[in-house]
Amino acid sequence: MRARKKLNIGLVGYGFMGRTHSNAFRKVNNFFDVAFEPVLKCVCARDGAKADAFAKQWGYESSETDWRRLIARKDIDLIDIASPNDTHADIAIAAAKAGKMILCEKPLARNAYQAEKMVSAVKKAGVANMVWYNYRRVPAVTLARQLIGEGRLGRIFHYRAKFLQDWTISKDLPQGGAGLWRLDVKVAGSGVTGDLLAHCIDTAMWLNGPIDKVTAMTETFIKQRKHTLTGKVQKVGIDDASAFLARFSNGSLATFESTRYARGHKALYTFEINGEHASIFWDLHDLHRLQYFDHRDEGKVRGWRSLHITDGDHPYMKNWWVPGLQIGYEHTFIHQVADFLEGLDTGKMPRPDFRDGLATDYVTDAVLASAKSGRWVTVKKPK
Ligand code: SOE
Repeated sequence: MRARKKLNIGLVGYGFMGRTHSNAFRKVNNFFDVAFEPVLKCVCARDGAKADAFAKQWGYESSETDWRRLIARKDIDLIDIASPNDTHADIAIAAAKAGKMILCEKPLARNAYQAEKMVSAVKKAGVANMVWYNYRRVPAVTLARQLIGEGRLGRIFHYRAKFLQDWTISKDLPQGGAGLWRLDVKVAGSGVTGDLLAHCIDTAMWLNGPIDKVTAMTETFIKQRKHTLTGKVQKVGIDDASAFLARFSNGSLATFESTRYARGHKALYTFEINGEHASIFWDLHDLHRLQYFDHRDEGKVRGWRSLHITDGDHPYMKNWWVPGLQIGYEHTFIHQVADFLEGLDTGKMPRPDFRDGLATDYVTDAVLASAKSGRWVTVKKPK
């Protein structure tokens, strides 16, 4: 086991993502031999009682109610942003100025304008940074990237992805507030485009390179909702469903679809990539499997192979149980922390960093702009 230096974590936000990140910080050293030990120093949330309760449950040494105070603390090395989207930019920019390392939940910001400022801030400060696009670190997805990188698929023709949910179908569901900020456009920036398609886009660009152009349509099925905090009925500003066609720089064509109105689907994220020689398909509901078809196989036995990604030679898997036993969703966050800590030691920082987060925000901005104008939109690329 390597000697470990302590890395003091200051977490902002105590929701679903605060829990996935805290779990990762706590477990990483049990499974990965990395040169740093995350120390749960402080959790910060506006509601002091809730922050205290979270600190107790997860083992944080202290709590704060103002993120500015958290950033000012000398005993914090890394700011982890797990609060709603409208807080990301201000916290990240202040943290960078204070010389803190930053991990930020996805999407990087409410829009690319804010994300650009965040990229400039971390660049100027020279601080380590990463965005929590966790699905890259599902071992099966990482393996897909390796297989594509080895050239096994040949020239790529098609990419298709979807992310379907069904939790907002009721018109009685309010918008805004702690649990439902994803429905409030002022806080979230957009609906499924920034929340769900952003995952599909991040994975897609990681596997298949940059996206050049998009043409999109979006819909808001329920036009008015009560605000959770004020009780006032307000216009709904988010997209409930979003679909777009895309052209990648490598010449391949793509379709992307996301909705929160697909009754029966809770978190169905799938992607498929078709090349000249081979195809790959992955499904979050069966996340430890990768479907692989290789046309070069002998005809008699040619067919889709269902690879069970649980063996020691599969990405990350030698750190877990014994071959054949699978892992799940929470492990993707542990893998991200492990890679980040390894990067701090080697100096080779892992991705996706803030620049990658900005690249995705450029695509989601283009999708929303295209849905508004009804035209193809050229996607900006980070400098
Ligand atoms: C939305 O319901 C959500 O929690 C997203 O915000 C996450 O990023 C996604 O991984 C699961 O669904």
